[in-house]
Amino acid sequence: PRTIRRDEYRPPAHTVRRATLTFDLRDEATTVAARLRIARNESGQGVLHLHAATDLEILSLRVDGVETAYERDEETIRVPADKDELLVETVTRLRPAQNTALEGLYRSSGVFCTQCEPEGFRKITPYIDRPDVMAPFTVRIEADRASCPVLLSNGNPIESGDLEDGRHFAVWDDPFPKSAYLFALVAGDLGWVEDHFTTMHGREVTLRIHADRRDLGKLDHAMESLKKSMKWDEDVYGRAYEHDVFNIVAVADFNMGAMENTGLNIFNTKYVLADKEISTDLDYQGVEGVIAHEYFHNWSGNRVTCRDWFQLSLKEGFTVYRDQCFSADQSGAAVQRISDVETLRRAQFPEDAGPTAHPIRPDSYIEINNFYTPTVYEKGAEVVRMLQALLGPEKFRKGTDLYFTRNDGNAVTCDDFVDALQDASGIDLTDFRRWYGQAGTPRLTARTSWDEAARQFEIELTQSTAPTPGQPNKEPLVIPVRTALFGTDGKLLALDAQGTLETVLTLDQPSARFVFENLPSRPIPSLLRGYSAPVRLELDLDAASLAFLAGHDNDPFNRWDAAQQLALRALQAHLTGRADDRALPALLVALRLTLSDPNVDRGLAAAMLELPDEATLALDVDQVAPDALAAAVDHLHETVSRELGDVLLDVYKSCDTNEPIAFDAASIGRRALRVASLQMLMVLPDEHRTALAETQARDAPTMTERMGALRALVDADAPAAAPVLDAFYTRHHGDALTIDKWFALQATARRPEALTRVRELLDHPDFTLGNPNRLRSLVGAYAASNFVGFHRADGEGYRLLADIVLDLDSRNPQVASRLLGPLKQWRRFAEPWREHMRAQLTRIAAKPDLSRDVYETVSKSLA
Ligand code: HT7
Ligand code: ZN
Repeated sequence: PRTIRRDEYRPPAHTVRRATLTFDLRDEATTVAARLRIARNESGQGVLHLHAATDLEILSLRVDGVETAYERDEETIRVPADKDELLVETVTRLRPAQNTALEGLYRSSGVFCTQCEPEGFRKITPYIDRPDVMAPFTVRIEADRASCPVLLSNGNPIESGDLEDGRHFAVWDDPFPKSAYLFALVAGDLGWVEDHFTTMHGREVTLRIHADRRDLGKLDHAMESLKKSMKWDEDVYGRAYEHDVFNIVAVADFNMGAMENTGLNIFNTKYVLADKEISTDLDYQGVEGVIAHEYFHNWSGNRVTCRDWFQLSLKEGFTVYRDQCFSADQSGAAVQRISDVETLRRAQFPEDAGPTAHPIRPDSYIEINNFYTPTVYEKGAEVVRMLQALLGPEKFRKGTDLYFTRNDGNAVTCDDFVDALQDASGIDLTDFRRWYGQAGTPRLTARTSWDEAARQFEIELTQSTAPTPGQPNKEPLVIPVRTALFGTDGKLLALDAQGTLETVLTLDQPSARFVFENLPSRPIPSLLRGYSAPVRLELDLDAASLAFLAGHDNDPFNRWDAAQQLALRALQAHLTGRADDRALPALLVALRLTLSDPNVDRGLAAAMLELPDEATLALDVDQVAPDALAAAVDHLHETVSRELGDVLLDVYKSCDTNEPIAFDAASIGRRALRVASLQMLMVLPDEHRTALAETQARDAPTMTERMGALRALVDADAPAAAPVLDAFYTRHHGDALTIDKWFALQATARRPEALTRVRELLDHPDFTLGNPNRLRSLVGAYAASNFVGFHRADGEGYRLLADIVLDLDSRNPQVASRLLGPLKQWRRFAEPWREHMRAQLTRIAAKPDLSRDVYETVSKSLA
């Protein structure tokens, strides 16, 4: 397969002035008639190149009314085109019911739906399928009225009516030019809820959320989230919605979370449906966050879109940053920031240190679907966050205003984004731009020294980034390090005569020294507050200073992170046999203090109890031996469970309030702490602790508490686990999203024998390879979230994953390639795990006709 390179970008030779499509939707085959008004650009020659997927069945192609012969290879057709303007008419035949890749037009539980980003439109009709070709669309949909009463596309409905044979039609018009990846169509038997939003400009927008009729009672939270998002984008970015309707449709079979098609967002049911009976707090937050993310794309993605797919982070990094800030405003900035950084560390750090490491603006790809990555999304969001920190809130807002107005209706680049921020703020961002082109997580080392006589405290910051594939030499980056200093009395020290308590040290060289004068005594530094840059910080603080920060830092992120650092030191001490290390006792002191102080945000206390797991520890280890890592984690958990048993029990009881169920930050925090303390108690289960867990798993009022307790029973292999799981299944049988939870709970049981259960569950009547959610809940969860169960010394976990990937590759390459993630890390493991992983990758690589998606992942992993 061919590698596509960023520096090969050329403007399109032709563009589409208007696209008029007619869909004749039928059960066996659908025909699509397209009329494309095409215009030649300056660079255009005598041939028009249209994208058309390899297996697209083209029934006819006419140019200016004349049937025309064309050449076809791989994904393009070449049509003779001598004129500056031409009308290209095509008819294609599709078989949506057989489309298992869930890209292009497919059927999900009988509903016709589309997924076009990034290159799915070419699976529907020949087109210039690149984001910098933007056209207004008119779409006519014809279908059977009984099975498809609802017919939707982008923009506004302009006509509808009956046809013969029980069929009907609707015509939708989207007058704003858009890239083909934002095209959408839905037709099916769906119910909906409706609401309205009046924009700050006085426009009344009709909001509809569609779903299977049985799920109509689960749409209220999504609707509230949508209205909040619309308001937030007006308040925080001054951005209003400009169409008259906004439709959302929930479908059960979906490759990712959701898709921001203009005016017609299509969602995975997982990110729309929520209900007190079946949804956890995390589910509620997931719905709110993804609804916001897709809505925010209306400006950061749709009205201002990407010139080419190398610029993906332009819309994704920025939109993730926007949704993170929105979520922080809804349910607490501290816990939100911790959870966002945890995601970055768990998902993006390994990618940045592995064989598929790439910059947030990649330089090349084989299959663009493989680049919807934590690097482009989450690290991309961190880069925008740093820009916000460097500019400050006012200049940043001026910059985004300029970006939106300057580029509205255009397809632009990451450089255009930075240009707008630079032009509006007057701050030179030349060096900062390196973040866009350089892969790898920088290591930031902080060395501190105290000059008692001069009363000077010095912090020396040094950065380095290890080589990544294709980038042997790294340049220094601009790293903003938010900093405060604590005095011996535990209070923040003034950093200057004006009494400044916090400052940003900007490191833009390989190394720099920062001196603080006139301090009363040696301070304890709190560095990288709020996690102000996506780096790995190595700090020369002793255990007592870290314990101080874990117990007292007024920056909640740094308080949490100090506890994480202590736990990681304790784990390392266990791995290397240093029994006298000070980290573990210091951690116990800090945790006891935090848990027993009711004034500490309960959500923060819960997060502090969630200690680093094997996957996090693995990042700090050269030759990963999973059994040794698991033993270290067991020891840490057992020590905490034993030494803090009394306070854990008190905290657990204090979180069991009989208040009505509420979803404010305090209630969510209390439930999180109730679950975290129970799980920590259940590390050393006794009769009493197990009884608490069993009662909670059966009778607690919320799914958060029931699931949390069930997780504890399953991990402890308690005799009650099986009957409670059975009861869970019986109670929720038929509810797909809840049965996904049932599969995931078992797939992630923290022990090597989980493999046997996963094998059994693959044969369960409710299991299917055809539904990505189900697949992720069993196979994805097993491979990505069960370190102990998956990394077996006999390599059988890896074999199971490879078997599934080989089976899935021809059906759904996108999902197959993503499932492979955990095997990419094989070089970081010790023998025999390393060889077992490599063997399975090699086995997959040997399959003839491998998809581009899986080919790219395995070949880069083995290179
Ligand atoms: N922009 C979307 C990215 C996407 C996608 C969504 C659903 C199915 C397949 C997909 N491929 C790429 C999602 C987002 O970031 O908002
Ligand atoms: Zn997105």
